[in-house]
Amino acid sequence: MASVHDQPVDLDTFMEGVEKRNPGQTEFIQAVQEVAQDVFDFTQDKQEYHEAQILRRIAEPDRIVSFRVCWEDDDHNIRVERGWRVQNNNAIGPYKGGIRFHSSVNESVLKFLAFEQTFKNSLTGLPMGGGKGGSNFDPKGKSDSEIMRFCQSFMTELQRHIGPDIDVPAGDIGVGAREIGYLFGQYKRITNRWEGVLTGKGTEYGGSKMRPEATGDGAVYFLRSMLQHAGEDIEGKTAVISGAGNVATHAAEKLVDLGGKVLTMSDSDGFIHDPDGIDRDKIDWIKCLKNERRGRIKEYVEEFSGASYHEGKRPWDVECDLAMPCATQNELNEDNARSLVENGCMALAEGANMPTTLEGGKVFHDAQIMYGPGKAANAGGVAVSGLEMSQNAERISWESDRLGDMLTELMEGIHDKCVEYGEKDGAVDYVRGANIAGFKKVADAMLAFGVM
Ligand code: NDP
Ligand code: 2IT
Repeated sequence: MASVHDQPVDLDTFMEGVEKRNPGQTEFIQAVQEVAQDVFDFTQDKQEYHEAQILRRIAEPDRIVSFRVCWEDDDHNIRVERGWRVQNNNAIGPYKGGIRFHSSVNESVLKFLAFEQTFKNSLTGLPMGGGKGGSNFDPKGKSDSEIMRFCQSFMTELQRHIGPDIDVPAGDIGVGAREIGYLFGQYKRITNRWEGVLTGKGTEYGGSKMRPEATGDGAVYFLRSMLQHAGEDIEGKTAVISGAGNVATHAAEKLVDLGGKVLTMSDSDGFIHDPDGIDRDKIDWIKCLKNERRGRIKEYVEEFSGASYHEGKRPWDVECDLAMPCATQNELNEDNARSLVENGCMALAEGANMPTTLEGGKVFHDAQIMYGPGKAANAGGVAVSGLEMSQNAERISWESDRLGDMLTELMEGIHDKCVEYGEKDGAVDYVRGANIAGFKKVADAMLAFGVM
């Protein structure tokens, strides 16, 4: 009788299976494909990973919880949304990953994010598994009290499935300090427990200093490490950034502090281009616009002369040395990648998760530009979340300087792991390095546990 090991397990057969089991889940299939091509290559001569079906198991979430979230809007209409938590893999630590509130959220998006998170968290070297959650609830235009009621209803169900040693959510698109406050308050109220069940909390109630800055700062440190490895530096370089949220604004600040010139920022309606450079004061203005006034990026051109607004467009045609996509998945396609390469862009670090399509990634690969994938470049956020968990467990809080040093060291460590597994013939394939280094630790833990 043929055993399962006699069946051909090549990449195409593997991906056919993934597609068949996850019909229509394009983002999830894309994320698995991107990892699988490198992992298959790496494990070619490592039969133990194949026999134990490790990648097949990582690409099947441990569980997915899906639930109804019912809330009342300010006009007393009853609204019904869907919530999810995808617990992908907890081989190396409790499930860990953000919560996203955005109208585009569905099961495929959260499965791709939880899958990516598993490798990202492994790369940090900290004991964290991979998870992600969220809702198709659209926070845009909602009042504070509507946001509060939605968060309370969402947590009323989610609290059954999380805990400081089980699953520790945090923020992501549409979930910032305000939402984390409402979510944490409701968890505490229902369980009567104050514990480090969420990260990204306010510093008044157990949040870590440097967590808001960590993803953007970390992505710039990763970019700096790639440039330094090639004998270059950020000083004097121009950069295009997409997004105007948490990751984008902090990446912009750090780039400016290190001597770079930021030319663009964007939101889902369009981008602004400021040839004079978006300096610290202008970034402060954008932060206030987005976080307090809840305005749109196009208002920038009314405030700062010399800048232009490009409705419905993304910033990838603007000439630059460096690029940082910091908004959302698949925001940079093959044509955009070509345009960046043709305009002389030398390095790209992804602040967002999977912002580049598979075809776009291939353009960067073939052009041999430095390409830091999200799971490595944006790991600074979850890394400081891991440090927030440690501080909560010890009931202490560390100072910003210490955390800043730890973040710098963590990002340099991730860079070095990518080089270790991705360097070939003098060039570094950061995508391959991140995939293999992230996979190996999780895979070895899973081998230790046996079949489950
Ligand atoms: P925010 O909600 O703070 O900001 C998101 C930004 O991206 C906004 O400018 C938003 O514009 C824009 N955006 C969102 N959706 C779209 C879309 N469909 N098309 C175009 N623009 C869009 O989120 P974050 O800054 O926290 O997250 C940005 C990215 O970084 C995400 O991919 C997230 O997964 C990733 N990330 C975040 C981490 C964190 O610590 N926060 C950690 C690691 C990765 P608009 O206002 O119009 O919606
Ligand atoms: O994508 C991500 O890494 C995040 N949204 C942060 C996750 C976290 O747990 O801090």
